[in-house]
Amino acid sequence: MKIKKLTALASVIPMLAVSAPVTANCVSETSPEFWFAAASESGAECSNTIVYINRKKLPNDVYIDMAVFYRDGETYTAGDSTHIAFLRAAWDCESEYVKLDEVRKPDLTYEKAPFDALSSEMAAVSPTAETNYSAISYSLMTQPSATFKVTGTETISYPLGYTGATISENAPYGRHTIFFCDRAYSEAQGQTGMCANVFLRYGKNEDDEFFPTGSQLKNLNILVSDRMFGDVNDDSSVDSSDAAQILSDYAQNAVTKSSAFSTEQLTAADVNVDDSADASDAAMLLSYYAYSQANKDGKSLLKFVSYKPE
Ligand SMILES: [Ca+2]
Ligand SMILES: [Ca+2]
Repeated sequence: MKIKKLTALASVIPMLAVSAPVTANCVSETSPEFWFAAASESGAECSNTIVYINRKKLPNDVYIDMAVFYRDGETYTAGDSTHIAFLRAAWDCESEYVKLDEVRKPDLTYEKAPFDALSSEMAAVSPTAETNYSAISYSLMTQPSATFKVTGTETISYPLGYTGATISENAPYGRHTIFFCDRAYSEAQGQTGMCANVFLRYGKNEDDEFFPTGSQLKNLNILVSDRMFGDVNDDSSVDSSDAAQILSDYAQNAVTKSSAFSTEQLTAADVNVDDSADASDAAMLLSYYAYSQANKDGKSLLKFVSYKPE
């Protein structure tokens, strides 16, 4: 689980106002990235890396809409001959309380779609009940003259595909993560490359081949608690007293080696989603509190700490 935890941590670091060490994974300028965007009509708070379910408000099954995005590491300009031969995003969820939907294709006739000549070459793989695994692939292997053209930053505003997930009303408090399948991780587990993301790029750099890993894959953390995100003491406000409670528990934790927090409390307190509540979470809470006092723009803690493509 180490890589997955690192990924969860790394996904929020770029948004930190406080200074923090950057990811342990080396990310080159040309590495592609994948992420989800989530939305929910049922009232769960959603971002690109976190879905937060407060059971006080949402006691039943929760459905989330998801879109899968990628950003190419290269900058393309009009007339560029660069094209992508094969691109696949794959993801899964090990939680039995999260049921993935089938994958749906985006509208490629949309005039601003950043992908060309794809409609007959796409393949979508639906999840099965056994594996809860999904993938969407784009392949031009049989049609080398075609271009899978990506046009700069437009790829961050147009999805590779759509899907969704249902989070059961029986889902226990805590984290239920939808992971992008990571070849490095799966190989470390002795598995084949079946669930890897594969990315081949031809043109500028002949035969470039990428297997995104670590922080290049921004997982979607579904968090279930009985209180608001960041509201550790459950008084319906996120402020310095919550940060103080985290620090108090952490100090005690250092002595007794055990946290006094319940799972639902920890889920609210672990704002950087690395499975522990410590000084870095308190720092983020205080940073958010300072921001919210200065800006009064209603931005939530969840939006403040979540990954956002720029
Ligand atoms: Ca509070
Ligand atoms: Ca944490």
